[in-house]
Order: sequence, then structure tokens, then C-alpha cells
Amino acid sequence: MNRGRSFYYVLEHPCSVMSEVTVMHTIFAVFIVLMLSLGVAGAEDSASAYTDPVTGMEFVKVQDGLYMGKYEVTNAQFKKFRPAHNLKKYTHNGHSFDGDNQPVVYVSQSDAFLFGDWLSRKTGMKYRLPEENEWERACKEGGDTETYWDDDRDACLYANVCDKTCKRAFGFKSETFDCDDGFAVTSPVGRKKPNKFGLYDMLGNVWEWTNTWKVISRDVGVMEGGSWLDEPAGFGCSNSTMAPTSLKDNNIGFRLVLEK
Ligand SMILES: [Ca+2]
Ligand SMILES: [Ca+2]
Repeated sequence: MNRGRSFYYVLEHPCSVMSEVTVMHTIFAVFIVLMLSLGVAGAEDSASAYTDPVTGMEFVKVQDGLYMGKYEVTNAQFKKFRPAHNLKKYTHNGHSFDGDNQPVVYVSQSDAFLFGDWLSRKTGMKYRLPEENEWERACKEGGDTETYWDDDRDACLYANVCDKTCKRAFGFKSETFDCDDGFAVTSPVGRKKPNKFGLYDMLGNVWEWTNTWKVISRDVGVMEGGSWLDEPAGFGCSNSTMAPTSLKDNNIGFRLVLEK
């Protein structure tokens, strides 16, 4: 078929080009099928992922009815809730925590609760911190993964940990990871490889508050995942720690989940 003979040619020669009309019908039918299949694919995509329009936070489905933040909550996202949360004064040996895409730090477990409540009220959706077991299940990719690397020298591919850069920057004498992730303190979120659920920085960068707390002489909250400051022994999806719920530090942040 001559490529120059287009739809207009068919209109001008209705009786003499039946075979071309048939071809056009076929092409049209294929087009419709293609569009329908794309539509179905789009519906699946939107069912397995969600982006919050207020903060731009992205979520991926990790189990029925539960979507987990793809990244740790960033400074820019947290400042939509609390614009005065300024980290400029909190440098560590000259290294800044204040970048828009670095994870928010110096937030207590209560601050994290309040952020989720604020976003829930604003959107009519149900955002909250993940429970300890929800966080660990997502970290473990639904299986029994503890770390995303077999050899600690590969950790820097997946996590911002206390690496050679960290050791140089702060002169640590204790054991650090024998690899170089290039970040002395927190890195912008999403710079490393995600886990199989598509979640970034589950291990490393910042410890993440969960929705779980316990009373052990005082109220303590459960945190997960380890941070830029931690040594090899501190890492594993089951490796939680506890801290006073009011604690704020330069290696503690959080991510949210969405019930949907
Ligand atoms: Ca590092
Ligand atoms: Ca983390």
C-alpha cells in the first residue's frame, strides 16, 4: 500500500479502494485493542502506586490495603506542614542536613505522628507511621531478607551507611563499611538501589520512627533500618532499636504509610 494514500484518499475514492478500507478497519481495530490494553495497564499502575497531591510523596502497595512511602519524608515535604523546621543550624562538622531532598531529621516520634495527622486531615486519606511489623515486612520484601547485600562491601549500592567517606569526615576509629557511598551524613533520598518492593533507603540514611511504642521505665518508640552513622553490625530488617519518643537527632527521620 502506498504510504501517500491516506485516509483522505479513501474518502475521495469510496468504491475503488475497498481493500484499503479493510486495511484501515484492521488498523483501527488494532488501535482500539492497543488503547484498551494501555488503559488496563494504567489502571494496574494506579492501583499499585499513589502520589499524594499535597506533598508529592510517592507510595507503593506493599500488602492489601497498605501503601508505604517509597522514600523517607524529605525536608521539603515536612516543611509543607511545619515551614519553620529549619535545619541550617544543625551542621555536623560542616556537613548540612538542610537540602530539600535530604530526609527530614530532628523530628520526634510525636512530630512524625502530627505530620501524618495533618496530612490525613488535609486530604481525607488515612496516613500514619508504619507499625513495627509492617515496616519489617516491607523491608524484608515479603520474605526473610535481612540486608540487600551478601558482602558488606556491596552495602553502599543499597544504603547510605557509615562508609569510607563517613570515616574520613569524622575520623572514626571503630569499624565502618569497607565501601564508599560518597555521603558523610544524610544523602538525598532515593540515591541508592531500591528493594524488590520499590522502596528506597529502607536500610541506612536515617533511622525511621514506627507507630510502635512501649513503656519501659518511660515511653520509648521503636525505630528501624539504621542510618548514615551506623556500622555493619547495626544493619538488618529485623534490627530495630528503641529511643525516648521525644528524642530528636541528626540520624532519625521517618516515612509514612497510607491505608487505602
Ligand atoms: Ca555514607
Ligand atoms: Ca532509612
